[in-house]
Amino acid sequence: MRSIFAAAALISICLAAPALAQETKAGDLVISQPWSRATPKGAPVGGGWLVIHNNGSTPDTLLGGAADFAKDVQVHEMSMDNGVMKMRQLEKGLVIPAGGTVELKPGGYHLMILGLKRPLTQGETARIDLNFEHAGKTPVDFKVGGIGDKGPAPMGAAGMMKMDDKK
Ligand SMILES: [Cu+2]
Repeated sequence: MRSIFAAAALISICLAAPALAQETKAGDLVISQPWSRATPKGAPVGGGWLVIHNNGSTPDTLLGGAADFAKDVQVHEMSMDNGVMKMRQLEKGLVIPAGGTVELKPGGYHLMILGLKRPLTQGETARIDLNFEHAGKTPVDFKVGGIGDKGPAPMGAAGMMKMDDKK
């Protein structure tokens, strides 16, 4: 009897696993929904996005990162300047406030993967060692979606557009 329950519990855990966003904990930080996009062959740069929540009572700062498939990983910000989309590196890093959540997403904050040594391929998991001022080096596995991927569903526009897509 007992083993049947145990088996059932195990199966439900296995089934639930893909639905749960993968979380990485680093000290007081919880990192979720890390994702990236496939890159065309020869493309020099890629992007990375994620959600960072700080459970702690002091701020932390995302300074950048490193990956064995790229020369550098920087934290960037995108903004509109006179109707032109521009981006710049946050040289002092991105602050994650105490008790706060910061979302890196297309059109806003992002990880800029520079000097790609190989293309990122849809379906793979790309490991980036994030570097936080306090939490330190934090390896995070980024799920690589398609070239035009808009991010993990359900996160607004991308999911809605797919649902509205009548063929
Ligand atoms: Cu950038």
